[in-house]
Amino acid sequence: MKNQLNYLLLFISLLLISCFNNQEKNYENTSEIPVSREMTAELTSPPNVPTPVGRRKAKKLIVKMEILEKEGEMTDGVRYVYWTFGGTVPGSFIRTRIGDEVEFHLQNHPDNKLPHNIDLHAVTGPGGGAESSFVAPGHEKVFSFKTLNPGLYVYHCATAPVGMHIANGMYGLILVEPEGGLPIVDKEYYIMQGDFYTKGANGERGLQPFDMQKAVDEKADYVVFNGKVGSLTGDNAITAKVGETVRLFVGNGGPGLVSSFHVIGEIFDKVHIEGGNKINENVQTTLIPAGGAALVEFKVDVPGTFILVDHSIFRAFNKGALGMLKVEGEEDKKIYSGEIRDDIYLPEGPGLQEMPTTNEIVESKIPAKNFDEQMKFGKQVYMQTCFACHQSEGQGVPNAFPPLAKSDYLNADVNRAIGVVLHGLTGEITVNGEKYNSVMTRQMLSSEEIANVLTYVYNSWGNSEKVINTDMVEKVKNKK
Ligand code: HEC
Ligand SMILES: [Cu+2]
Repeated sequence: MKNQLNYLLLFISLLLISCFNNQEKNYENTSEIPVSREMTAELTSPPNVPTPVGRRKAKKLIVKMEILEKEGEMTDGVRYVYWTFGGTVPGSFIRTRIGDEVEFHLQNHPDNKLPHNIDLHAVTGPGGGAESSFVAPGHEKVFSFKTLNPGLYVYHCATAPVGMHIANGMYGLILVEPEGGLPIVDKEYYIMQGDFYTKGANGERGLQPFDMQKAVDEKADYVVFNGKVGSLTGDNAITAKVGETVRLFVGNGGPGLVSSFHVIGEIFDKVHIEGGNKINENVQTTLIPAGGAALVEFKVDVPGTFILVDHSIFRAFNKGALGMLKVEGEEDKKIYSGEIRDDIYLPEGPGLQEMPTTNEIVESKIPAKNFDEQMKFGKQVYMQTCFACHQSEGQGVPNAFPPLAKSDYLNADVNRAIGVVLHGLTGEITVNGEKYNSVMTRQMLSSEEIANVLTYVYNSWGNSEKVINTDMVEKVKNKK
């Protein structure tokens, strides 16, 4: 009896809790969601997004968007006149929730030269708003719409020639969150790809006008994230900490190209395909059509720099579609070890079938007859053995492999240099004022080969012109 009473109490309290949680009923027809009060929308420039809607009720949402035609930098030394929604490419991010009644104010700055309008893919209505928003410089147009479908939508200018207005940067994203908002994540960012067509070739300096023919042919000179080369690299990189969840609102303004969006070294835990309701899991690359978008979510587990690319890869490395996500925090060797070893790998070729063991290094059969031959054979050894690390002109690789060209370490002590090539080298050394603390593995070379390669090194790239012979190498070898 007492037990039954307890169950009854539990049932009633559960009922009450669920009533409080469901203050708003679920409308079958989203057009019937009532709006309470008025509120001015927070607009943000990329890569930032406004505060999540959370549990707020549907509202009359005032959006004030100013169109600005302004000159900016496409990449170092290359200028471009962008046409923008809100002063940036992509335009300001608009964050709404389902049922909001958006009162849209489109303002065309008096200094602008052209009329523009806006087509929002989130709008149910003629032209997505374009028909009601055609606005001349120095004017403001107001129209209103109700958000009926949750999702991530592109907006863009739709004034003729449409392609030209989009190509100049007139696009952005508007998010319609579902009832109760999207699940909370730690970091959210706004990224939009676009292709640009300039009179000059990629990298040609100066103010570059738009090239209509290249745009028609879809031969982009620049394919970039957020309007310019380098908008998300170096100091502009987006950031997160190990263990955080990241949500990227990714759009593609086009006008011409589709994007194969990929983050090098990450797997998307979730992708809201095409910005809609369907969620795909464990995705490597997601296709974002021109005039489309996707929500991409993943947890960052290890530190490092993760590169965002359009995996049509020449666009990334040659045309600008490359960004960076910098993740800080503790390493997790279980997930990723980092480099464990750098072993010397000798492919099996003729003459290399037998790997010489430590004690039986085969002496070369035909010794060098003179200095010129020593240089010739030495160069061969260098190009086969040392080149990979110390580079073709002995210049080395900063922070990894010390230079041999004009190396004070090399030139100071011949026997020490012989020892390095004979036995390898580890531990901190200073070469020309730079510290190195790495490993040079023992090189499997005969005494004569060592003599030749060091003679070549000493007589190249401004070094001290010493000549090394086999006896000198043997002496160092037998010292120990
Ligand atoms: C696998 C990469 C690698 C190869 C191959 C290699 N080295 Fe090195 N070398 C290094 C590293 C790394 C150091 C610095 C080691 C340290 O930090 O203690 C170094 C240091 C040296 C130094 C002393 C520092 C300086 O810059 O003067 C000399 C001399 C040298 N190497 C010569 C050679 C020669 C000659 C060959 C070819 C026979 C060769 N190395 C092949 C990686 C390599
Ligand atoms: Cu326009």
